[in-house]
Amino acid sequence: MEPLKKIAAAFQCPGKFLDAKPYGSGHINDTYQMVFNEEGREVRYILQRVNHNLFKNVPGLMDNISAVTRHQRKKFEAAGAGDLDRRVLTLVPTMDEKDFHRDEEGNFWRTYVFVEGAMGIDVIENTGQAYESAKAFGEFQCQLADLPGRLHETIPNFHHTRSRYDTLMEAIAADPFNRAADVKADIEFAVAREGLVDTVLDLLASGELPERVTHNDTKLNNVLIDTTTGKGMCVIDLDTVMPGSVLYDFGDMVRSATTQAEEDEADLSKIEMNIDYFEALVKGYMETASGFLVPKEKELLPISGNLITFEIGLRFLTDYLQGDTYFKTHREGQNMDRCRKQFKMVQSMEEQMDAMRKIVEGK
Ligand code: ADP
Ligand code: GN1
Ligand code: MG
Repeated sequence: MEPLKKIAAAFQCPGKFLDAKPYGSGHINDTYQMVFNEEGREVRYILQRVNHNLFKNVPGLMDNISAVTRHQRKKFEAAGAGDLDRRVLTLVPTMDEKDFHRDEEGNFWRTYVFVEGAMGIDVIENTGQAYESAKAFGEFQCQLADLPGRLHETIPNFHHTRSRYDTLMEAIAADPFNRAADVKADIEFAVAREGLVDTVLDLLASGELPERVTHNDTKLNNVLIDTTTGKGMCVIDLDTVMPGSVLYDFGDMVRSATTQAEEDEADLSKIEMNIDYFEALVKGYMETASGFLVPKEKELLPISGNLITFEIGLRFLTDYLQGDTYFKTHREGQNMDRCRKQFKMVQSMEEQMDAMRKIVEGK
C-alpha cells in the first residue's frame, strides 16, 4: 500500500501533514485518523480506504454519499441548525475536485472532516444513548424522504433476508473448512426460524410496506453522540444508504442498542434484550419518524428487531463457514461468537414480544 502521507496529499486538506493512524472499530473499511498542522493548529480528518471487494461500484457509492450529504445539509440549513460540519458528514475534495482518490494499486480513498467532540458508542451505557441514536436515525430518514432520483444499490440484496438464508444453506452444503459439524446447534436454530425471513420481503413486494431511502447499517456506533451534551450529533457510515425499509433500520437499532454485551460476547448468560432500552429507542424514533410512518411500518417495529438480528446472525455464521472473509476478525471463532450472541438476542426478543408490542402500541 502507498504510504498514507502520499494518499493524504491527494486531498485538499490545508496545512502540513503530521500523522495518520488506524481509527475506530468498523468491520468493513480501513479507517485512519489524519492530523494536519494548519497555521499552528492541529486539525483532524478521517481518511478511509473503501472496501472495494464488497462494494463493487465505488464511484456509484460515492455519488450516493455526495447526494445524501448535500441533501441533509440543505435540510439542516433550512431548519436553521448551526454547526453543520458536525451535523452531517463533509467530504474533502481531491486536488482535482473529485470525491475520492484512486491510488496506483486501484484502491479507493476518501476523506471526511473529523466530527470533533463526539463519539461512537460500541456498547450502550444508558437509555439516553438509545433515545438519542434512534431520534438521529429517524431524523436522517425524514430528511431523505424527498431525495430526488433513486440511489445506487451499493450491495445488491443487502437486506434480502431470504437470500441471506439461502447463502447460508449453500455454505453449509459446501462446508469448505469442515466447520459445519461443530456448529450443528446454531444451524438448527437458524433452520427453525426460516419462517421469519420473508416477513418484510413479502409486504414490500405486495406494496403494503413502502420502499424508502434508508441507512441500512444503523448500529449504535454509526451515530456520533456529542460528548458534552449527550445528544445525537451526526449519522455516519453512509456506504449502504440506498432503497430499503425503515424496518431494516429500526431492527438494527434494536439489535445493537438493547444489550450491554459486546457484539462478540461469548458468555451467553450475559445476553438479554433490555426492554428499557427498547422503550427509549421507540420514544426517540417516534419523535422524528411518526410523521411519515404508515400504520404497517409502525405495527412491525417490534418484529423488526428479531428479523434483522436473525439476519445478521445468519451472515456471521455464513462468514464463519466460508473462512472469515467478509467481516474483519481479530481472533479465531469471533464470527461464531458474534453469531451466537445475535441468536441469543433473537431468543430474548421472542420471549419479550408482547412487552415490545405494548410499548409500540402505546406511542
Ligand atoms: P466502517 O464501515 O468500517 O464501520 P465507519 O465509516 O463507520 O467505517 O468508520 C469507522 C469509525 O470511524 C466510526 O465508528 C467512527 O468512530 C469513526 N468515524 C468515521 N467518520 C468519522 C468522522 N467524520 N468524524 C469522526 N469520527 C468518524
Ligand atoms: C458491518 O460497517 P459496520 O462495521 O458499521 C456491516 C453491517 C453489519 C455490522 C455488524 C457493509 O457494519 O451490515 O450489521 O457490520 N456492514 C456491511 O456489526 O456489511
Ligand atoms: Mg461503522
